This record gives sequence, C-alpha cells and structure tokens, in this order.
Amino acid sequence: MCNPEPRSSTLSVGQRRNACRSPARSVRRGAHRLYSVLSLRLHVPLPPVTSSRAGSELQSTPIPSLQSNHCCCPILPVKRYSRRYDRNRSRRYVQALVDVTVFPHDFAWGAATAAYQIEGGWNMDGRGPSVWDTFCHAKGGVFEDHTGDVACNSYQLWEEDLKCIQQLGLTHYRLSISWSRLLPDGTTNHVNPKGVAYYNKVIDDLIACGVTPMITLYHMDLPQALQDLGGWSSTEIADIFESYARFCFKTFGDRVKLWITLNEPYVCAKLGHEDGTFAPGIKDPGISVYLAGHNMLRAHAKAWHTYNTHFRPLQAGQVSLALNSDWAEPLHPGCPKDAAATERYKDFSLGWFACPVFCTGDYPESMRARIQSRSLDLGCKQGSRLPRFSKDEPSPLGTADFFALNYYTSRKVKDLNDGSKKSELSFVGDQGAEGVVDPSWPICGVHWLAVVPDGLRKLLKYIKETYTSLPIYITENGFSQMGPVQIEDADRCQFYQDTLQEVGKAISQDRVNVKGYFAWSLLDNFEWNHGYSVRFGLFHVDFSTPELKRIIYRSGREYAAVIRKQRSQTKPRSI
Ligand code: GBH
Repeated sequence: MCNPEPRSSTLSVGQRRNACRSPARSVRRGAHRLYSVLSLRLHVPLPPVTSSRAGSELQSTPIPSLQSNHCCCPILPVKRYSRRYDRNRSRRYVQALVDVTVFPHDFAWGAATAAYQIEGGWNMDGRGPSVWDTFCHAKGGVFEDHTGDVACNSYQLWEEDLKCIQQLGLTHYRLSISWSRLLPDGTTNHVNPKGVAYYNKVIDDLIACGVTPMITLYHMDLPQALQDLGGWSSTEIADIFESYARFCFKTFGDRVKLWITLNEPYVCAKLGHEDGTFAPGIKDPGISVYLAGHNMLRAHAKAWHTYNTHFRPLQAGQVSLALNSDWAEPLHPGCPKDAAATERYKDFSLGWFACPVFCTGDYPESMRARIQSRSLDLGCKQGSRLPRFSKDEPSPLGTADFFALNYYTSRKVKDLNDGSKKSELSFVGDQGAEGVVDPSWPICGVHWLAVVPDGLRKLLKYIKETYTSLPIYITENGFSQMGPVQIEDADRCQFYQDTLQEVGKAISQDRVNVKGYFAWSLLDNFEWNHGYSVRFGLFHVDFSTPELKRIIYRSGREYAAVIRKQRSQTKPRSI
C-alpha cells in the first residue's frame, strides 16, 4: 500500500514509482514519464505524487464492491482502468467521433467551478468564514489537512481564469458566489463592498467577452455565523437564504439570467449532516439529514418565489436548483427485490428533491411510507422523521424554470432490507438499498467515480419521462485524475468524447431537450475532503508554486475544438 508523500516531495521518478503500487501503476508510470518530459519542456516542476488509495482511506464508508449473497452473479475484482480508458485514442475525437450537428445552434458549452474550491482569499478584504474554513482548519477531515485558504487564488487571479475560459471558447461559465464574501455574517445587515465589487467584475468581464454567466448562490459553503445559529437544521435559515438570494438578484440580476439557488442539496444534507464527512461535519444519522434537506427545499422555494414575483418581470431570467444523481439499475435484473430497491434508491436521491419541485409538492411516496413506518418501528418519539411542508409557506411545486443535473456515475442496486441496516436508524436503513460498482466499469481517479457515460443518456431520458419536459442543463459532469499529473490526459479525452456522444444521442434519438453541458471543472481545485489529491480540471493548476499557473490539459484543447466545430457547423435556421 502506498503512503501519501508530502506535497513538496523531492523523490526521483524511480522512487516515486516504487512508492506507489496501485493496480494501474503501469499506466501511471508511463504517464509520469511523459509528464517528466513535459516538465522539462514547459519548465513545470514535478507534481507531488499522491497515492491513488489515499483518498479512499479517508472514507468512513467505502463504496462496497460487488458482493451479493442472493441471486447468482460471478464476483470479479474491480479494475481501476479498463482498456477503454488507457489508450491514446482520442485523436479521432474531434475530427470524426462526436457528431456535433445534433447539438442545437444555441447549445450552452460551459465549464463549472465553485467559490470555496477555487477562490482562496479566505480572510481577505472582509470575507467572513464559512463552514468549510472551520472544517478544514479543525484538521482531520481533509486529505493531508489541505485547506481552501489559497486554492487556485481565483480571488486574486480572476483574469487568469478568464483567459482559460476564453481559450476554451466557452459560451457559458458556471461559478458560485461565496455567501460569506458578500455577506460576512450571512445576513444583509452587513454587506461587504469588496465582495460585491469582485463579483461585479467577474460578471462584467464575462459578459464583455461574450460569455453567459450561470451563478450558483450556494455551493456547500454556509457562512459560519449561520451555522452557529443552527445552520440548515434551523427553521429560520430559509428566510435568511431568501434575503441573501434577493440581495443577489437585486445586485447582479440585471446581467445574470441563469441562477442556481442550491448545489446538490443531497450532498449537503447527507454528507454534511448524516455521514459528517463534509462540512459542517454533523453525524446525526436518520434525523438531521431530512431536516437539512427540508430547510434547503424551503429556502429554494422562497428564493424562487421572490424571483418570480419581484425580479422576473424586469429581469426575465431563470432559476433552478442543481440536483446530483447517479443512474441506477438493479444488480440482478430478474430479482424483484433489487428492482424495488432500485426505485427506492432513485427516490431517495433524485426524487427526494425532484419530486417536491417537479411532481407533487411533496416527497416521493416511498420516502413517506418507509420513513414513517421505520420511525414507528424504531420508536422515534416525534413520529415520522421526514418533515411536512407547511400550507402557510410557498409550495416547492413548480419552483424551477429548468432542470439542472449534476451527473458523475452509475450504480447497480441491491436490496438491503434483510441486511444489517434493517434496524439501524439511518438514511441508508430507510432507503433499504445499496449501490455497488459493476466490475466492468472503469474507476478512474477518485474511488467513487465509476465511468459510465451511457448512464447519463439513460438518466436524461428518465428525467424527461418521470419529472419534467422542461429544458435540462447538465450543470456538472467530469472525470478525475489522481497520482502523477498527466497533461496529455488521453483517458479524459476519451471520456468527454464518449459522454458528449451520449448527450448527442439523448438529444437526437430520445428527444430530450438538453440545453447545455458544463464540464466539471474549469480548473484543478480543492476537491473537498480529497483536498488537492484529485484533479478534475480542463486546466491543470500547479499548486506547488505561488503563481498557481494554469496549464491546459489535452482534454481542454479537445473540448475547445469540439466547441469550435459545433459553433461553426450549426447556424440558426434562417426564417
Ligand atoms: C460534485 O458532487 C460537486 O458539486 C463538486 O463540488 C465536486 O467537486 C464534484 O462533484 C467532484 O466530486 O466519497 O463515497 O462518500 C458530485 C456528487 C456526491 C460525488 C458525493 C461524490 C461522495 C461519495 N458527489 N460523492 S463518497
């Protein structure tokens, strides 16, 4: 097993090679040799080598491998790379393989980032602390105690980011606002003028360059002052969020027409309040998770109604929330228990937020029924642990003008009702289902990311059929790299090629109204509890030097070529 090395490692390539014994070491060794050559040519210092396993060791609950005690299925070892993703095959990508003609002429070609992951400047110019500052500074929760204190320093290097955006030829850029940079204590009682100036400049620069901004109001970084009042578990947070949203609509809405209120409420509620692996690090299984999710939905609904009533008439923009979801299929297709578990798995992830907003104004029936009956069985005093929406507040139903989807991976789902979680007070126990990785799927980089591009197509179709015919923006999708930096990231090129091909099929064959695609991410950045050991960027950021130089990956060059090609080939139809 591989011990992570310090970021300023001076080991030779040979020593590094011996230090890292991952199953994919031959692939990585080759890549590292290539990188060594590049580093000479580009004067790029060698990157730190981090173990491909180091990140997964952080996880308290590792992704279960394919193990099953019912039905029949051979159990194969999980591979880290398949043949598909380790070949230098993507040259044909731009020329032949992605059929760009199926994308509508006004398709949004984007990349996404989030404030805490890139900005740094954590205490500069009056920014207040957020829960992620506290979580990182407390140490122990993040790989090698990395922090977002500096990150890509986009607070001071915005112009460098803008050059990257222009180099890619993006039509859209998705960024998030650091709530505590704008409102240091989270409330509109104190506005930080430097924060307003920063986002004004970013927005103005984007527009001047012909790039449409999409702005997320909340991407995991709650102001610490609000956490001190109870955070997402408190009822009051919904009104406080509404005031923040109103402030942003008023201040930036003359120029910003695409808004995301909350990014991935599932992740914030589950990882932040159930598992405790994300800030604010609360481990309160089976209870806080539903409360936090509920207050996020209330907050979102209030913000949407505010926009709808007070801003839409003048500003004519659109507001939604970004929901993450795996695609899920039964582990054993013929097994009715796995089939039912798969429906629950989808309901407890995507349905938890999509059903109230797009379908019924309430949680999925399966969540209501399961949490109610298990609350009784487990002797919960307060009745069901799943809160109810009050009739005195705006309903979440209809509070989205488009569907915003973050897709990364897929799972095979097995029934858990007879297992150890049966009498456990927990979200997974309520769900009664567990997602596992199919051994035929390549795992690239971070351990949870099984690469399944056609899962995205299936998910898009499912959303259209189950939730809404509104336009869909894929607001995040990407591929990670760990270990030695590979600027010539052929595997990621292959991934984008396959994925865009699947998106094209969803548009042309399944008739899904996909309006745009945002690659995660513009830059290598602070990847939450994996720190800087996992890289999702289209640009590499050299974190070992203070300049934090941005270097385009081959996948960035190829993404740019696809965008250029699509934009030159598809013109608006003349009337
Ligand atoms: C996105 O979430 C985030 O919006 C973005 O900020 C982030 O950088 C990007 O993913 C890449 O990770 O470790 O087994 O507990 C994607 C959804 C859900 C994927 C939580 C990782 C953790 C699995 N994420 N999941 S585990």
